[in-house]
Amino acid sequence: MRRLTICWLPVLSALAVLGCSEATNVTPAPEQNPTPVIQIVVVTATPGPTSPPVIQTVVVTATPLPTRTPRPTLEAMAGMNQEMSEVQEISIIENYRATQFWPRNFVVIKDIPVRMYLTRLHREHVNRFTISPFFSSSEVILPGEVGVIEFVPDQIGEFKISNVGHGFDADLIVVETQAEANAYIADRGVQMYALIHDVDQFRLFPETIVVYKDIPVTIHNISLVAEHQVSIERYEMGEEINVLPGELTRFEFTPDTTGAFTILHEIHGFSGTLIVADVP
Ligand SMILES: [Cu+2]
Repeated sequence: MRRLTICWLPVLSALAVLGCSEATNVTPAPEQNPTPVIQIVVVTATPGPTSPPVIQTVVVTATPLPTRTPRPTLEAMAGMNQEMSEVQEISIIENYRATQFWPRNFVVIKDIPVRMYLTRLHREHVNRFTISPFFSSSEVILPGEVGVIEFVPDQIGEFKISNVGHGFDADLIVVETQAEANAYIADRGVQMYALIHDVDQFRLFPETIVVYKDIPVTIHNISLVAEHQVSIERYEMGEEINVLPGELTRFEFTPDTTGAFTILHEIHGFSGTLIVADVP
């Protein structure tokens, strides 16, 4: 139950000087797995934190979710409901000045639609994202917003999630079966996720995270606007303000009991669910 609050400001000022050509290859690290739940999502526009405003003209491209029928290869785990096999939901946070995404990589099952919630710490001159060959040129996504990227990963392999025009990225690993995904996660030894806290829409993105028992979990948290006091039943105390806009807070714990646990906003009253399952 360690909590690390990371203030990026010193890093920002240092790295801001480096400019946009700065590209650092990030060593793949622990990983994480699909968290499939169906939800309707609205993209909110809320003012983002600091950063030098740079003008950019962008064409907003509508990207409809492909209408392929998902193949139900995702095996039901304890505590999962049926609809969870229909969409794989994941959140990702971009830290441009640290040339890093959180999580740095994740694994999804082939042919099951993915819905990715993306937010970021900084505004700069490139505000669009691509996942070649599945997805490109999403709408502009600014700090303080949640962008929704939807696609069907119909090829097996390792792909890059990148900010258009920059050299850093996160890895999207597409595998054929849940068993392969489990092997990947076990191999990494850590399950890594991101949670985006949005008081305006009164919800978490995603609202449910499924993790495996006995494998360490790291959850990267960020708020879009408000300050939050977030707890996770059994694993993470919420005794102080711990999730802030413009900063990342990490929750680290090793789930030791299967079940459904409440991720509670002590101040604002909304909640999400952490499901701990046995490795199938
Ligand atoms: Cu809250």
